Amino acid sequence: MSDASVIPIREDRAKSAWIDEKGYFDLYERSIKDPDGFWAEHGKRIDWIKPYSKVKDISFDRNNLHIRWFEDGTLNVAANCIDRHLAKRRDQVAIIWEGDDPSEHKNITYGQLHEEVCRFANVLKAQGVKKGDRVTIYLPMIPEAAYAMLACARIGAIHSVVFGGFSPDALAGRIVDCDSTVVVTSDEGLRGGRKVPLKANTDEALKKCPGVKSVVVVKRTGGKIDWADGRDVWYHEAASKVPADCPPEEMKAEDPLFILYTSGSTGSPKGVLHTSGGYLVYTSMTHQYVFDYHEGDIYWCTADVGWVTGHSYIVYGPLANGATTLMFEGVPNYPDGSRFWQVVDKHKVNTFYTAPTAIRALMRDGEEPVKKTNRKSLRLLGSVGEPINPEAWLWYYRVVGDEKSPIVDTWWQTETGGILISPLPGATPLKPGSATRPFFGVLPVLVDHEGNELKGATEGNLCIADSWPGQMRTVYGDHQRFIDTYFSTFLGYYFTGDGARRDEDGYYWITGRVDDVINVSGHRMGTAEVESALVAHPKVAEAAVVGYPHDIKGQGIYAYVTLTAGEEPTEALRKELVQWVRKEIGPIASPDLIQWAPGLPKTRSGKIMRRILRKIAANEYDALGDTSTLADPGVVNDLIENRMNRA
Ligand code: 6R9
Repeated sequence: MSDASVIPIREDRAKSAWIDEKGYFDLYERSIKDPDGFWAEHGKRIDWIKPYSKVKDISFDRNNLHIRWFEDGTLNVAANCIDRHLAKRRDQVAIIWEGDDPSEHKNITYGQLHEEVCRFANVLKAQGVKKGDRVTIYLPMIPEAAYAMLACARIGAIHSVVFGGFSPDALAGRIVDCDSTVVVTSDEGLRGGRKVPLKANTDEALKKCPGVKSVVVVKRTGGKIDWADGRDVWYHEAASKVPADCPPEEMKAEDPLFILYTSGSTGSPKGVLHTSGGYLVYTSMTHQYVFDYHEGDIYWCTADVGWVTGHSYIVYGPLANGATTLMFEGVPNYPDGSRFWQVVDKHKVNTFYTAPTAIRALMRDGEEPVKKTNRKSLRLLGSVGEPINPEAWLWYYRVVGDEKSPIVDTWWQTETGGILISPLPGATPLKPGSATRPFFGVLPVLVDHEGNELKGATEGNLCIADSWPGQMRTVYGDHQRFIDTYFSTFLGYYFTGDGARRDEDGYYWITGRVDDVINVSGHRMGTAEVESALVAHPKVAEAAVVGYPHDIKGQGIYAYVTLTAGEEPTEALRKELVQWVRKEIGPIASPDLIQWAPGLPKTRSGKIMRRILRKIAANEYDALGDTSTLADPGVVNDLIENRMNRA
């Protein structure tokens, strides 16, 4: 690798890391040649109640699809994240909580975590929650979010965490889909000094959820809320009445651990289901190797627990490894643009893991807010959620990391449970913008549109040829949708929905989604979801939504809207539609640009030609390609003339 843009492995890193470059190649080869032997050995990194004798039972054949790992073993995930550390780490900090307001922080030791989780588990039991029941968690970034998740794991209930930024409607849909009987929320959340009305949103959502019997309310701000007697329970009151110990439930490896809803290219969000044994093996192992986690490290992932990154790399992976994990309630620019680095200095953070959108937003404010902090504790930087452009990568590396900390650009998905492609700090020379090489046991392949595997340096659709223990097992309540979405486009492979390029060194460069999913600030949005929200408005006849390049967010949301006959396109209506989508889905789905479209480009069979809409939204209207199949070529000229993005 002689390319000038390659950043070589630092020698001190290769020496101190779990694995160096030769070690990586050896272990990777072993993991691919003998997956059973490899995972039989590494499955032992967690504690099993009954050890497994079977390791891997997999078929990616869509007519006989099954994915089972460590099938006959039993364990408890919460006991692995807490109890097994108590002998050695009772007084070690498990969670550092940093509040939205810089004057607030809290350290929670493993001993305290044990008590908190047990009490939470007993409160859930007192609400009638049993093994296999679904519990929806709609909380801000407070320690109780982790307690509630681990409490579910402790008693064998399945949690479904819903991001606090989602609207009442979005929350209701997720509660109903998995039929939760209990919702855990808080009076309000606090972000950037602003209050988020979580309890009020829950009250609104529950009008559509007759199955919910109780709402456990954690007091965060003490703000005024409505109260439904007989349904609502204050967490602190219930917790004072239950014992501080709760025995962990013995679970099978393939018993469900959680459901997490994610957007796809069609229909409503899917309930991605993860199970217990394989997920914990995989998240703890990737956390150790990718973040080169060592005893005593202070580790900070800035994600929200409402996303998979928060599940795997704030809660389960780090805690399974007995790490100290930092949980941050606030936002990067409050009280000012130095906040991330002030928190790094305050808690002596060694590993910092965030999203490119945050880096790009901070980059816009220049170096000064970073440079006025010292960041001496930092040893490793991470990126996740979307492709990181080389410019942002280099800024992160140079300005934040002072060219001392490697950057791990980790590619993975809600569906994959854990990181699949990423550098390892002591083993991988870095290339800005590349997620580099696969993790152990991961077999990426690039295929053309017909599903033929492409070899060597090339570009194609990114698939994975064999299973890894952290893989999702099904779409909750709809196994056929699981098969159709991931195993039916390219037969015999798991299809990721992403495109990628592989260079001559075998490095992967993720190019982004190849389906109708857009990635806005690292959050996945299905264009179909935004469209159906728009057409639900009485003045909208038709809508087509595409992504377009956005400096900070990565992609912005561009909506083409056709109004019902007789409606006037006004600025007021444009604002109203943006508000409408915020209310229907949540602020993350707000359209950035809305173009009035008297007509949409369609084929003669009535299919919207999104390719054309994407080009116009990207301001690349002079390269529309073949438009000869359009039913009415005239509509395109109107769309070009009135395009909203002239950047
Ligand atoms: C973990 C997470 C998954 C989608 C994925 C891809 C994009 C995530 C990336 C990345 C390029 C990276 N993505 N990490 N693209 N480089 N390092 O983000 O899960 O919310 O399900 O999103 O995000 O497009 O398919 P999720």
